[in-house]
Amino acid sequence: MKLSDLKEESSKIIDEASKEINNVNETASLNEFKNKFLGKKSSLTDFYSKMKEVIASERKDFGLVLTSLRDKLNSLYDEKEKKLKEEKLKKKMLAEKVDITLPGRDMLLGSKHPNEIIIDDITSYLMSLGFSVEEGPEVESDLNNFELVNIPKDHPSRDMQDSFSINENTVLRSHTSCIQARVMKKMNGTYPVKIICPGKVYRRDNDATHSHEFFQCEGLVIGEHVTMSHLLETLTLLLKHLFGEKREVRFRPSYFPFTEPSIEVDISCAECNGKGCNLCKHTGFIEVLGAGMVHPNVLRMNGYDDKKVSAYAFGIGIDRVAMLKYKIEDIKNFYTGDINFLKQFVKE
Ligand code: FA5
Repeated sequence: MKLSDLKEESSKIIDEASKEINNVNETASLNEFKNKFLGKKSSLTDFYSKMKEVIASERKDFGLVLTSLRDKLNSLYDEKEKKLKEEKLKKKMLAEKVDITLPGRDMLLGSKHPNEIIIDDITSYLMSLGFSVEEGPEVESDLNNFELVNIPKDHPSRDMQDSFSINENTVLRSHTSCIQARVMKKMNGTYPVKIICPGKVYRRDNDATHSHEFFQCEGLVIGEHVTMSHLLETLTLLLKHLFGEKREVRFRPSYFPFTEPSIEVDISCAECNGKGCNLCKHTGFIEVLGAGMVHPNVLRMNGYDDKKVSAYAFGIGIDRVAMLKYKIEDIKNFYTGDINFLKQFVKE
């Protein structure tokens, strides 16, 4: 092929490509343009293959013309590609334009869980009576949960609280009474002690008023001359604060391995005013907590001289209080994460 022919062909191709690129307005036709002018079957590729037939004196200029043709075609392609990309972006931005005149979305406000409301109430009330708050882990040693509160291995009273075992020596705590052992160890035989410990506990229970996870609040008071009447007075004050002055508080003898004597505490049923109904199983009263004078074994095992000091303890069921206060029939409502149920307590 002659150099003059290439020059002529080249300028025709540039004219044609310049016209065609104007009609390209999408990626598909840009690809067609590329195939036609720069692809394997294009004239450009064909000219390159003819280089070897060009006479030696024209070969250098032939190469230069070809390079300039290729550069021109590439720049037509690149410019168009850039333009198409810019247009696409612009379109996308316009479509996504934020309408700042639209009203904002409401923020969803969470609400306190009923158990949390009760815990806050009990905590702040008992703090006003001089108690301070302690904490303990939910995964607890068998030693603290059972042995140091006077429930040795193989003792039948372990059956009162069917617990979840992590391994031979570790359980999910089955009551907050294990905090008694922790606090006594920390205090190392010193007193007075006046603490509460609210927290979650676990047992293999499952019915409308018993859940496998629930909350308790432990109370422990150690000192000289601490008596049952101190315990009864504190509990009466607390329960009247929680349920109102009109509710009657009843103490019944009971049994816990870690207290002697032990009591269970009921309040008169708000539904029937003590007359008897389905809610209180026709007894007129509903049990809310267990309590008693700390057993001398517990004091001794945990480093206290039971001849010198005495102590009382109680363990109140938080869920039970919440169910009675808010008239909730099934404890499962507390643990199924139902927002419609929980938002009823938003105003508290
Ligand atoms: C105890 O757990 C004793 N540790 C309480 C105690 C502490 C007694 C200190 C003496 C001195 P009891 O198993 O009765 O006791 O549980 C106490 C309260 O927890 C019950 O009155 C009840 O309100 C609540 N409770 C017990 N089991 C469940 C359960 N599965 N679901 C919801 N609440 C429960």
